[in-house]
Amino acid sequence: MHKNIICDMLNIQYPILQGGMAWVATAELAAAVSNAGGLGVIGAGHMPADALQHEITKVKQWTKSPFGVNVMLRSPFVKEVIELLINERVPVVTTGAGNPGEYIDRFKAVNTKVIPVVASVALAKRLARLGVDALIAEGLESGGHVGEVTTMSLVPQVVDAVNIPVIAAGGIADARGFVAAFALGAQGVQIGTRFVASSECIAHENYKLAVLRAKERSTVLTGLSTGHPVRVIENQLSRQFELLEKSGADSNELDQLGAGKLRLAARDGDIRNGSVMIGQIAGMVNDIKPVNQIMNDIIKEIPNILKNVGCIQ
Ligand code: TUI
Repeated sequence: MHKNIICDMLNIQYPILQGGMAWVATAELAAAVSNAGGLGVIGAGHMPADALQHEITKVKQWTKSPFGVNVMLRSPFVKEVIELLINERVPVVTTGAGNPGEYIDRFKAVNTKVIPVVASVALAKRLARLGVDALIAEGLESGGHVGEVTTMSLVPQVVDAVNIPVIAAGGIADARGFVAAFALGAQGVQIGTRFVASSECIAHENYKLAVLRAKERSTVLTGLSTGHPVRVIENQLSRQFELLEKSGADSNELDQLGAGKLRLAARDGDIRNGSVMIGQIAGMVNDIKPVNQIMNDIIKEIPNILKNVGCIQ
């Protein structure tokens, strides 16, 4: 594959970023993706800085290639995490669940590439003006905290609204999704769910099995009433959420029910009472493979998809 603008900017071989999934995207997964030529990303989630420091040290040991850290902007530790990322000169920072505007200049000063996740054109435009390097336009097909617009609709509208490269996320797990994203004007993809079902991912076996078992309609959105919709596999917990929301509970009560539940599912393997944050594309993910095989399968299949498109000429 010829290098493209994202490969050049991030100094990677393939324009494939791994989603920064909290409790799931640890140093193990990030190093594997970076070693396979993509950009591995540690999901900082709600980690305090000392725990994140530990993950960064491991990634630096396990790969000589660039990597990233995803900062969850609603984390109570966001300030100390930002300080750590600056001190560690982390090559790439992606952000989620908010507006990273106030941190951009400090990252730029140490040459860290800043790539926020956006779920709307309005935020995309604002952040492009503030000088971010690229944007991840994430559709509502994704797992976890999502926006309200599908990947198919969001990506071309963000591409048209800004003059920086756009990376598509949400519903991408194979070469067809990759090519579709590029057809929409994206110059890279971010993949989460497919990498959960990898040998290197340290998520609990039950969590991975939940991905393999999932069908296209196995996930639901909880938290719509609070303005923070989260996509999870429907289970005991998601039904409890639904009942609590219908009873008119406020966002504090809902946050309380949600606290610690991702860890419970992803690490302890309680996929009934925990939060299994997975995208709609899980219905298509039916096997656990090593990361380099996931990457190679995508890359080698791209020319075949393009041939398909070519027959229309
Ligand atoms: O952030 C994610 N996925 C996540 S975060 C998470 S933990 C969580 N934290 C708080 C509430 C619920 C769950 C689990 N999964 N993906 C990136 C993403 N960012 N999706 C949507 C957004 C987003 C939403 C609003 C980005 C910016 C934004 O802007 C708000 C503003 O201030 O304009």
